[in-house]
Amino acid sequence: MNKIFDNKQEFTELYRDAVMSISGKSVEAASDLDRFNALAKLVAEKARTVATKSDARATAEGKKRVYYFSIEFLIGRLLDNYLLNFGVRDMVAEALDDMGFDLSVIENQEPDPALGNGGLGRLAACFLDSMAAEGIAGYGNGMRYRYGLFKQEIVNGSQVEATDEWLTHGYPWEVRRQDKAVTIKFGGHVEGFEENGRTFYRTVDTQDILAVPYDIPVVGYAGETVNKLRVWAAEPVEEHFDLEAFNRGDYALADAERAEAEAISAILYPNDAGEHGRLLRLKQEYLFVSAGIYSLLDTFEKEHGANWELLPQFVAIHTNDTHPAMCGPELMRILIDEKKLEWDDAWNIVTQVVSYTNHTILPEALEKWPIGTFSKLLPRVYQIIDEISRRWHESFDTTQEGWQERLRQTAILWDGEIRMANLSVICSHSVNGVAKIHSDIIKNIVLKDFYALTPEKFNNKTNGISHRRFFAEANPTYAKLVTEAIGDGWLKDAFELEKLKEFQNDTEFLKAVGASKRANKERLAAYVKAETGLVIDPNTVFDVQVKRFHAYKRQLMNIMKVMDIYNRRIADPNFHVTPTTFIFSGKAASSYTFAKETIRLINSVADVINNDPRVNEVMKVCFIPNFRVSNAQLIYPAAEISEQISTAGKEASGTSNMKLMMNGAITLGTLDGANIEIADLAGRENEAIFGLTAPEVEQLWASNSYFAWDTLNGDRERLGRVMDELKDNTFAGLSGNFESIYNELMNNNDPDLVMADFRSYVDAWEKLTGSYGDQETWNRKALLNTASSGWFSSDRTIREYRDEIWHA
Ligand code: 26Q
Repeated sequence: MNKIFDNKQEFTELYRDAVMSISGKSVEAASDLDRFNALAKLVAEKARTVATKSDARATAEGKKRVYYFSIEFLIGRLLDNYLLNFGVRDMVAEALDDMGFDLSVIENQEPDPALGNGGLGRLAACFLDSMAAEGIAGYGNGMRYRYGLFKQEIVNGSQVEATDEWLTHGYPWEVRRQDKAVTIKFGGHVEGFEENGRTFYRTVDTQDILAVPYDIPVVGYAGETVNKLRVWAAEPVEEHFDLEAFNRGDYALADAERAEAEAISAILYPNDAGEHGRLLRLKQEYLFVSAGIYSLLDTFEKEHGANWELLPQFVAIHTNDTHPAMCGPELMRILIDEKKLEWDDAWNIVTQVVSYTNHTILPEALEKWPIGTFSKLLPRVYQIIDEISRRWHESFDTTQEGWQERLRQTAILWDGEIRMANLSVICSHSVNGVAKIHSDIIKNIVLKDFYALTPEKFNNKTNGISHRRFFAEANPTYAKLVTEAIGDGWLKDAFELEKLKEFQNDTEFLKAVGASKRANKERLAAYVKAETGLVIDPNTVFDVQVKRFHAYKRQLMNIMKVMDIYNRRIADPNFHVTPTTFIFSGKAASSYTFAKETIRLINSVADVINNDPRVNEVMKVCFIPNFRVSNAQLIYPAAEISEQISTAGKEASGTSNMKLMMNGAITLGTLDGANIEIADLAGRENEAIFGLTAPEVEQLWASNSYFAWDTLNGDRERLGRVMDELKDNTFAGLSGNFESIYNELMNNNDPDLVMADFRSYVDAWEKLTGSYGDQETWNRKALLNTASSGWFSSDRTIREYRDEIWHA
């Protein structure tokens, strides 16, 4: 353990000085924000010192460096994470307590950088944590958005997007590295020139943008390895402040160039609905890819000279989905145009260095770019892609039967568009999915023609989560119990959680597990009260669905279940309902009407139920606004039911399922994504599995035998009633009815099979909550879930990437 402070006394002295130096005040007179900034300054300095050592060690040992390219990094707050990983969390908490301050109050001052939106971004952050913990020289490469993803507010039940100004008070962990800035070229045109009898290409008349890196330390468990996350901000290359315009009073024009450049890194996922937004996103993708590659080549050259053939030995570039798909072509471009390699040699290097993870099979989420837009913005990169594509076509054996169809499926350029997934597969030596079922679907359906050609490229890497952040940090009461029972080895090796199985018949231990859950429910109830004013009762079951809003995740089916239970209880006051709080949280993409209407429905149902004294004792609906890493860490530990109810075959993996399992929630879920592996590991008897399976869903569609209207008419009494209530004013009080949801289901034949799975879902919920009275059995299941969850530590996932993909 690399402790950064020797003891309490040393820390206290350093801390008092730090507060004085940043605020000019004594620690007692300073504000909470000052106290946070001072602590952050102190810890950040230590982290940077260790980072320098750790980097020097990587060089000395000739370590292979892994670069993880991702358009999102949802890192969450870092102070607690650093303290835990440096092994000083308890000591610092005590020292502060001695001074009269509460560490958690100080920690709450930290902004939660919304540099991501969901599973893919949080996975990237968990991977950074685990790479450092495993001693891998692994670096994140992404974008520094000035405004994170929007901040979600709920007004009259509807989501309203507000700007997330996470940088307002500064960000103490980052260091701006002006000296490492890279010029990125957009537009212009390509010209050839002769040199030593060979034709080379360069792009001229370009519009240049400066990419400036900011580095954030990533501290590994035990504090030995400190890596970094490098995020890029877009700025003008030179200040062209127009003094004349300024003096005329035209201030906006005076600084127009800066505004234009900075727009590139202003926000994550600019609205895709218009051409402007799409172009901006393309610029983002190229900017962080190009800058990242220049930067890693620079590091390589310093260590190994211009021996580019050694690149595969010392560098791995991993692309998180297709947003960084230009890594392949851009590295080709630099190797050929600037390092003067021949095509074949460059291609050989690129395809050994680059690897790709797919995170979705939804056709609408597969990235494509119009050739016209792309080639105008990036003419030389486009030429390279065109050449990769030409050679791909050429490689086809046209004497083989079915080659045309295979080429059609695997083509990069098709229908005037660039298909980024196909480009990624062709440029990579490894292609993986994120859960067993997802990898199988990729091999057998989505990318089956590629699989037929190069089966050896394809593999599975089931996702994982940082068990330190999402269990040790988020759930200190339970973590303490666990450590008392089995020691603290599990922090390093999550498989040790297995030892908890020995306690499954220990009545006292099970009671303690229940008590810690209870404490976490009280903590969440206090948060909900403070944020929304709603009072929720920790004596009720906490039934939790927290994730992005999407039709296939079926938050709609969940709230329809709530409506059904409500209807039946109103109709019959003797109908037994296990007292439950239905908790939802998550954001919807700003242009995604169906998802936003689902949020409005949940809040409208909440408004009715929470104010109806006939059901108040047994049910409440709670929507927690602005889901993000920091409040997620309060929600997971308090959950008793983990709702994982996607239409089978659609959720690539899911990761909240793992976080909730680890915190002792029972999965109420379909056999989709990693739920399947959860049920296998913990035992089906410790989860509540229901609904159509992926093969059944496929069969249902293939045979054209699903008719939503028949399902509706077959269950007029309950399902029909719920569907009617979308239109009959029952829940219209807050802001109107929900015709568009009704129409989406009834006019499109219920594309996510919400109605098909409705009854088996409600039945499964009733059966599960019906067993809540037997607390000992419930707590045993909770314990067995935690005990079986070690496999889902991202440490395990990262070791698999290291051994089977990166060979680092
Ligand atoms: C695509 C085209 C155009 C614009 C945006 C996009 C786009 C943006 C974000 C496509 C996909 C994403 C994000 C996907 C994502 O978060 N996927 C989730 O990844 C998790 C980690 O592997 C999985 O656990 C989830 O199952 C998967 O949904």
